[in-house]
Amino acid sequence: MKGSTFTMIKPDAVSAGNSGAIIKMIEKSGFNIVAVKKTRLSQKMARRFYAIHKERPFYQDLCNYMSSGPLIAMILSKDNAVADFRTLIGATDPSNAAQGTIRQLFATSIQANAIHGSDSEENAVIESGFFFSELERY
Ligand code: 3AN
Repeated sequence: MKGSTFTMIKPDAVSAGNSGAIIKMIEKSGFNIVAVKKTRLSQKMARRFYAIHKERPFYQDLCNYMSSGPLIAMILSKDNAVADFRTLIGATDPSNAAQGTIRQLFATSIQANAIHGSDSEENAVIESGFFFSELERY
């Protein structure tokens, strides 16, 4: 069954000029881009997006970093999209990311880790709704 997931190419990867290479990997891996938007999060929006992490020690740094420059948000579709995309991006910490994954190739630290991928179908829907209206999705 076709599933969908949500991703952001994060500010470090966009500012390094890696967004084209990352999108190419995503498409070559069989994902279809359903919606795409280049935008910049305000501090307030970053805090809302990452509210789930608000008790974590890295929360403020994470919000500063995610609002530091433009990012590219996308909705992607593919069979088994959520799990397959997590495999494609690799572990949160790039030093633990498998060879050939997006984070192994492009991330510079556990915080500036190049790309986001939803961790469940439910969160993919919530996160997609944060950036895209119903009209943009279909
Ligand atoms: P993932 O993005 O792999 O699902 P999460 O949801 O645990 O990882 O973390 C969300 C984001 O928070 C990460 N992508 C990363 O930018 C940042 N982050 C996670 N763990 C740390 C950490 N220990 N130190 C700094 N930033 C972190």
